[in-house]
Amino acid sequence: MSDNLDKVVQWYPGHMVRAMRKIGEYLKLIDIVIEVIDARVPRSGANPALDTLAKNRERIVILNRDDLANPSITKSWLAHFASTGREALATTGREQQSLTRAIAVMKRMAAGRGASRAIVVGLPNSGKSSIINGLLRRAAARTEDRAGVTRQLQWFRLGPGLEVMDTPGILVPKIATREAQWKLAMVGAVPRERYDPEEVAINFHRWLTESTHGRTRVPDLETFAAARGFARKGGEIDYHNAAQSYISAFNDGVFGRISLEAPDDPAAT
Ligand SMILES: Nc1nc2c(ncn2[C@@H]2O[C@H](COP(=O)(O)OP(=O)(O)OP(=O)(O)O)[C@@H](O)[C@H]2O)c(=O)[nH]1
Ligand SMILES: [Mg+2]
Repeated sequence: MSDNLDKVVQWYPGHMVRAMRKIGEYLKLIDIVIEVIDARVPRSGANPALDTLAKNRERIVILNRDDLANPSITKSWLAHFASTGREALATTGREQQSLTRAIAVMKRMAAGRGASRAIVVGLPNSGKSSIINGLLRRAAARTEDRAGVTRQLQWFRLGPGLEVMDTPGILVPKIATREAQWKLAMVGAVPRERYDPEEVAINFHRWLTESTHGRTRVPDLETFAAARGFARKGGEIDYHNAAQSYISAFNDGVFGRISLEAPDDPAAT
């Protein structure tokens, strides 16, 4: 297993290195830093480097994909982030209405400054470009259901005196824990070719069984594969494809609204 997970850790391609450097340069011009985090992994999905990089800037935390997260856990995350002095909002990037508050908060922050510039940052595939489109009310930025779609930094004009920049997703160079590694793969922050889907699906179900004291009704990979007919000709099960489909099912909400991290979790191992 470590082989596969090590591959995840080492995934820090050139475009991310360049984007991180450029974001650092641009931050001098930026008044508002909007961090988009998948609401199911607010701990592993946050970029701790921002605390230093975005010091003295207005900070907004957007917990996106709230449609897939456990509502009461999202509520406690919002309280947690608010207690650290950041504006925190839960959104569903594809639903414009859920961004109304984000616009109001940005306008309030911009008021009195004359002109304001905001930057949207976060992990690959967290929904940054979808959120920009929602804020603009048009499909200006390219979005796709895989990590690594946005490659360039790009400005968009949100209104008089308010500009917002889309950026490529950036993963931290070294993902801190093994638990964070499978969780980030599970929510789609890591490209498919970078991890072993079987390991990820198995780790997820093991974690779910433990954290629900065995009471979950979410099928394990074996049950799922059998039910979905992933048998090859000789009767042997195609676990690789079954696991990819399992992860997709999780991200389509087939297993319900499941948050992988809560603010009061015992320290991650
Ligand atoms: N279920 C759900 N899907 C979402 C949400 N927001 C965005 N998506 C989908 O997630 C996928 C990724 O969205 P993008 O906006 O391209 O993500 P990104 O952060 O810009 O990705 P990169 O540019 O690759 O870093 C797309 O298929 C979106 O339709 C949401 O709140 N809920
Ligand atoms: Mg993007």
